[in-house]
Amino acid sequence: MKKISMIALTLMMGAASVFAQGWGRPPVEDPTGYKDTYKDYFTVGVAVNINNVTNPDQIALIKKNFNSITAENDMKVVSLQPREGEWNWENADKIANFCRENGIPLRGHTLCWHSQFADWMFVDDKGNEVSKEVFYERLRTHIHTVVNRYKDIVYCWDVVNEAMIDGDGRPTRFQREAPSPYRQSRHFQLCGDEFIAKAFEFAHEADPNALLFYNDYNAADPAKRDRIYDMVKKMKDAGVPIHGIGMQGHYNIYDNPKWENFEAAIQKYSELVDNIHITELDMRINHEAGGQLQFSREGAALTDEIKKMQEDRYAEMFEIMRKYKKVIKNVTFWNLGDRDSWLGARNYPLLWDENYEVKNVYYVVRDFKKNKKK
Ligand code: 9MR
Repeated sequence: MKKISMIALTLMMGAASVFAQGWGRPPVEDPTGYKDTYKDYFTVGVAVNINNVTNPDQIALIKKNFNSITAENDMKVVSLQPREGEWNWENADKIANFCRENGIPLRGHTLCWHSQFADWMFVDDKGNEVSKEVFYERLRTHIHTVVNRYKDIVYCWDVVNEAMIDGDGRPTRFQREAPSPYRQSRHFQLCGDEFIAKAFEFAHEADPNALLFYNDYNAADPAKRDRIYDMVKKMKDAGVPIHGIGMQGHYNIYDNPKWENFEAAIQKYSELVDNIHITELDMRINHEAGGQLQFSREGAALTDEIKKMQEDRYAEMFEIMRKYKKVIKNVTFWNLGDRDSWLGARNYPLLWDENYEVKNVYYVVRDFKKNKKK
């Protein structure tokens, strides 16, 4: 009798412990995401494509970690209005509806950019260049239509993107005069820098509550930083409604940017605006950097040493950003996993790998409080 009850007891204890471990169920995952560990600092966002907001596993990653979303390509001018009056809302609406359903605010990207733009805005039906007044009317219609459609969910817009030139801005052997600080885009050639002011004014008319950003890459580079600063200052002095500066942040694990330049840029921009967003963060493992579309997809071998360098660079960068939390209000990763990256998966620039498996660098960024105590 005694022997039987011992056996029964052992079986019951075994069953109880299996039950406690959640037998038959997947292990309980830690629900803490970036949005939680950074809640006292800034919102953390991600740029998405349509797959990211349709695939249940990726949706779970997004909901757990992010409290801001940017459409990577689907709200660009050419995506929304490739020909005059021909509106293509499908993908942008899906992303906006995903945000609405999940209560995640949307960063609008972008209303006026030299790339992925709508060249029809510059010409009439015979192919002749239109006056700047006609261009402004078309741009205004575009901006008003888009901003109005999404104003319930979009909290800020990258109104003008990448209007300043790269480089050190000095004269060369071939060009004695220092080059114009402005990119020689079609917009600039037709309108001068007035197009920048107009784009901001149109966006502000359409939604006076949205925060309006000028957004650029290499914005920590001292020469380009000064150009951006001068342009934004000129606009603000003239009463143009610019509320924020977006530093894109297509960086590398080596030396771009130098952290002292990154910090100096944050300090300088914060003389002008109360809002800095790091709008397009990725950290590639080769020596290139910036938002230019010419880049190599080769990457390098992902050794342990390289992984550690990337972890250190991300950790250093987030430490600086936390220090400037008064002005840095959002940090957005440019894509979810390496598979999605515009740089190709071989640059390994993000925090999930090409199969959406979490990398160690994810924890380095997320668990900064714990890591500090070690
Ligand atoms: O990530 C975007 C990529 O899928 C597009 O092909 C590319 C085309 O212009 O634009 C990429 O995103 C850019 C962003 O909109 C503005 N800053 C630079 C980004 C990388 O080129």
